[in-house]
Amino acid sequence: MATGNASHDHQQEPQYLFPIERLTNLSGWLDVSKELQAVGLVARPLKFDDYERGYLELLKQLTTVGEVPRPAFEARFNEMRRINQMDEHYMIVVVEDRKVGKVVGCSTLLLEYKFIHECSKRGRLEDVAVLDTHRARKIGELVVKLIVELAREAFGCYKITLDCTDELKKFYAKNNFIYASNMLAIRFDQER
Ligand code: 16G
Repeated sequence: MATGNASHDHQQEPQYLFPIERLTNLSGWLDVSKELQAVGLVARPLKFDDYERGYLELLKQLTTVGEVPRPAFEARFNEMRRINQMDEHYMIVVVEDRKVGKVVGCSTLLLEYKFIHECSKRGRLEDVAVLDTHRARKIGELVVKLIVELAREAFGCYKITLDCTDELKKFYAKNNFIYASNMLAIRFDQER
């Protein structure tokens, strides 16, 4: 299982949330990046200045984002990067359309460190969004493919899970996810 030297990599590319080599070393990287390139797009880790490239507007296509001024974004980004420098947890991958200078797709791999399965890790696929102007170009499929490969190859997770709405079950089934269990929740954000 590759663990890498996160703090060293971060010194090389301080603006990335996690080392880009985590992506470029994946066996499927060339294929995915070629497909994206063919439609003028590029995948990479989230950067500090993706605030200006519309990362939060993109997330608004998924759910409520609320008011997040730049200092709040910066503080959260730095917090995630600091945590990643100790032990990698937050792998936010974005797809950028360089012609328009916008992030048009995104997804997150969240790593949960376990004792079970011989101290393995569980991956969680989170916050998948594709800008409405850029749908039907396989962006969702390709970004999910990268996240699944990160979980399997780069981090040796024993499984990757997600939760989604009924409408999206078909999309994830097409991308090799099998309906496995119920998700239950207590919504603190809906308590009055
Ligand atoms: C979906 C997302 C999840 C996100 C949630 C937000 C995927 C695979 N799942 O379940 O990551 O956190 O929506 O919805 O992208 P909420 O605001 O109702 O929690």
